Amino acid sequence: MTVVDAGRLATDFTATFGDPPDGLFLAPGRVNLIGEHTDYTGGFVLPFAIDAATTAAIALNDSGRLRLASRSQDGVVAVDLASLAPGAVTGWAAYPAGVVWALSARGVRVEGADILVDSTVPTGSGLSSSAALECSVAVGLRDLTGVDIGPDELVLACQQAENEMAGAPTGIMDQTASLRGAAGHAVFLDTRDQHSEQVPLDLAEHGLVLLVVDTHVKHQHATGGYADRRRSTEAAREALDVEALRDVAVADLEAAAGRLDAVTFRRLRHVVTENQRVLDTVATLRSSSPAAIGQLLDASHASMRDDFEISCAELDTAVDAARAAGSLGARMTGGGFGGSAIALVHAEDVDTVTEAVRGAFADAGFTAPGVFPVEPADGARRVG
Ligand code: GAF
Repeated sequence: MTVVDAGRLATDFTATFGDPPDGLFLAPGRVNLIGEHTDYTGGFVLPFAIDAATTAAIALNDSGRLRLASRSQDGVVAVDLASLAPGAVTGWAAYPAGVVWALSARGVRVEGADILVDSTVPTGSGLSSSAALECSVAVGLRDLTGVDIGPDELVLACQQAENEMAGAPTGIMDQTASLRGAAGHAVFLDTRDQHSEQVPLDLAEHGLVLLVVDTHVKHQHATGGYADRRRSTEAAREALDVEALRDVAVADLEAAAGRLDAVTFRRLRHVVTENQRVLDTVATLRSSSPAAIGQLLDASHASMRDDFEISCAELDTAVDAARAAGSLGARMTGGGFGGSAIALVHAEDVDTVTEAVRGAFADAGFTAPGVFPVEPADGARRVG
């Protein structure tokens, strides 16, 4: 994958707004290696930043207005800063506007700003284009205002923007990966206290490649199944009277079964076993080759397909075809209901697995998928 040409973005910024930007800021998308739908339940996740990213060109001014433009959208969205609140901005612009609004409440205040964004993170593909957009703006506003605000607080501001301005009830995984990512590493995050650690994930050193299969089935987290799954986990937490679902151990599941309806129990079982799989994956990566995590990836997919029910025919086809062609392990990644799957493969098997997945999609009559490798990359930063 690649990132936006910052020089050309600066030129376009000047053409759009009349003056050059004060700075250019990049924030990556992410792949989640394992730990799905655990981040809003106080659980564990293990994502990494990728080398596809959003770049924001930003200039501060004292106009009292926020002007937002995107290379992939027509026109300029303008809003008075004084009236910035949930509902004031809709569509793609709600994400950057939400960040301006949420940061303002945290002391990162601007008197006016112009922002032009462009991205190489495909939207709706489960690779976190939303967090990349939010974090590029958040890092830019922090740097340009010089306000001392730490990464954990930036994560929470971006989450608030997404939850309250964009209306998507998501957790904190994606923003943490985008802000804290590091090349050669995955980010092990405890979402209860935001503690994070870098876990080595040097795929090339072990002769491995992680392929992304973008099904091109677009999902949205502001509508549909994501919020429903979040409600189920909350129902389980209340029924079991625990502070967070991660307080339920795998060994406690049998006892919990009698206290929940069948569907809520299956949602719980996914979250509880997924938390354990994250811990097992971290331990495995710290002690042996990433090749050894294959079965954990497979088990994660089965749990999302059967218990959490967030997979779809295209994702299952990608996972099954990759595995049958020699992948060491494969799973859907991200919020589900479309988006992307990942497959861990030996470098020499990349072509075989890629062709097998493409063939399976063609046989099933699905739109041809995008299949490409990803590597853990560095997190958000200034690039100009
Ligand atoms: C989406 C959300 F934005 C994340 O917070 C997380 O819940 C993920 O779905 C599922 O693990 O990416």
